[in-house]
Amino acid sequence: MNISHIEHIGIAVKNLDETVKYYENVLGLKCYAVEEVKDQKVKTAFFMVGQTKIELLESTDPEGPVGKFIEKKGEGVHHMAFAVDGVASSLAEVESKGVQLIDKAPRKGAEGLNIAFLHPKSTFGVLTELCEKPKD
Ligand code: CMX
Repeated sequence: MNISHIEHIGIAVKNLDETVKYYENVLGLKCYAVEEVKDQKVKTAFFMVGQTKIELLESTDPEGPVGKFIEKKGEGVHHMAFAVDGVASSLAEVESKGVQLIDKAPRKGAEGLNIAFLHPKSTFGVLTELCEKPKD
C-alpha cells in the first residue's frame, strides 16, 4: 500500500457552528466547505492545514456512527484518513494481512472522494479511513 499523506483527521463535535468559531477565531483557520453527508448521518466542516484537512463532524442522527461515538466517548478525534494510491487494492492488501474491513469496497465520501474504513478493533483503536480522489 502506498500512503502519500494524512488526507484528513475527523473530529466528532456536538455543535458544528460553535466549533467552527473556535477553529476560525482562536486557531485562525478558514472553514472552506460545509457539507452534509446524508448516508453517514453527519454534517461536516473542512479546514486546510498544509496538505492535511481537519474534518469536523456533527451528527444528524443519534443512531449514526458519530452520534453513537459522542454518546459513548464524548467529543474528540474520531478517525484518521490516509491518502492512498488505489483504495480497492489497498483494501485487498490489508484484508490479506488480517485487518477487519468495515467497507469491503470503496464508496463515495465527503468531497467526492473514494473512501473505505478499517475497523478500529483491528487497527489498535484508531478508526482508519483510506481515501483517494476519483480518477476522471
Ligand atoms: N474510534 C475508535 N473506536 C471506536 C470508534 C472510533 N471512531 N467508534 C466505535 N469505536 C469502538 C467502540 O467504542 C466499541 O469498542 P468496545 O467494544 O471496546 O466498546 C467498538 O468500536 C465497536 O463499537 P460498536 O458499538 O460495536 O459499533 P458501532 O455500531 O459503534 O460502530 C464502527 C463502530 C467504527 C464500526 C462505525 O462507527 C462505523 O462503521 N464507522 C465508519 C463510518 C463512519 O465513521 N462514518 C462517519 C464519518 C463519515 C465521514 O467522514 O464523512
